[in-house]
Amino acid sequence: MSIVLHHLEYSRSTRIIWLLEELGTPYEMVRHQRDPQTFRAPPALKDVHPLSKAPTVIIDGHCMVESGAIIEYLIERYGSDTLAPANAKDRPAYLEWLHFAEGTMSSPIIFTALAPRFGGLGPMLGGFLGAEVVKLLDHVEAAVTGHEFLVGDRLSGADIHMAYLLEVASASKLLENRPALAAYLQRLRDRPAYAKSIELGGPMIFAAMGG
Ligand SMILES: N[C@@H](CCC(=O)N[C@@H](CS)C(=O)NCC(=O)O)C(=O)O
Repeated sequence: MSIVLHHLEYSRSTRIIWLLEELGTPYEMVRHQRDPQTFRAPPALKDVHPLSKAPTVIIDGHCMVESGAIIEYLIERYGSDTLAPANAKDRPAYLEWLHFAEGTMSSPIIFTALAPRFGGLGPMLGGFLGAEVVKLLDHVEAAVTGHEFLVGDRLSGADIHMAYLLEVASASKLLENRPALAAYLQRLRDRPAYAKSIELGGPMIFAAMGG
């Protein structure tokens, strides 16, 4: 299989570097820098896929976006039954967490993190999103309280997917007073493949941006 990962600095594509390092799969990485003013992806990424989003991967010549789908597909192709639990007890929870991260959690967390740069959310939206963020983080925190990982007490693609949002939340100081979530994030950071993904791809979060 040939894999080309288009990696954008400070972005979700670090998830895919981490996954590929966990899988021990050879891949090629094409690096993209954000526009310093707009923080958007450069035109070169639009040449690869019209959405101009990271991650974008080319797997055996087929172009694919959406990190959750990429995580599912790469694990499927590599046949890892540990990174994607297949048993009847863990499979539903695994799929639920994988889809929850980008489907439900991502927007409130990202908008909250970006808000200070754009003059704040205002009282109405701020109140709405603030309550939502508390509920979402409570939900993740409950899952990792007394558990090492989200599903089945071993690392899965769901943890790899979740880490980016928790890094954004952490940079935005949303994990203060959430010891179980902070400890879970630290367990993820402590994995050699995670450290390698930061070494190869750079920091996941642009500190001055907060997300
Ligand atoms: N739901 C998508 C989101 C992709 C996304 O928004 N990626 C950001 C980086 S974290 C991006 O490419 N931003 C650059 C831009 O929109 O110009 C996924 O999980 O892959």
